[in-house]
Amino acid sequence: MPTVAILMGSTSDMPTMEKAVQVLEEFEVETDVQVISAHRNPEKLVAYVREAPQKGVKVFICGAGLSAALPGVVAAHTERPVIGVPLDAALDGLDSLLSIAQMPPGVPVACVGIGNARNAAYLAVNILALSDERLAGAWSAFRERQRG
Ligand code: RP5
Repeated sequence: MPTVAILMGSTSDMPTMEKAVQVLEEFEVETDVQVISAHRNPEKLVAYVREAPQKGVKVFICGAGLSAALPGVVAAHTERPVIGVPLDAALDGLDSLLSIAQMPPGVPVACVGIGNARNAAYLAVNILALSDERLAGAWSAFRERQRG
């Protein structure tokens, strides 16, 4: 059962978003990776998000560039946590960063740094670790290793 859905707006986002997949693999968290644009294929996106909890999805990671609607649209259609990854498709990614960060109150999206897909994965692990003993141990060990 996939626990984290990793969505992106375009195949051109894949090189960056693959870094999130790698981190989640390291933590042995199953993922479902999908390319679905909020602007180009909105019906498919909404259907996927509505069905995702039945597939076991607990957290969404969404990467998008330009006018990055994907994380916000996903958050509008789910009650599960959504982590947005702003991608640098233009303007050094600032357009995407502002699109993702400036959500209206009540529909939150957690926004990591521009292109920082790894941090999105770490945050997903951190969230899942709250209710998963194995992951809690793995997360503590990871944080400990960083202390050197
Ligand atoms: C966004 O537009 C995508 O997330 C991508 O970052 C950007 C450019 O998409 P392509 O023109 O490369 O498909 O929706």
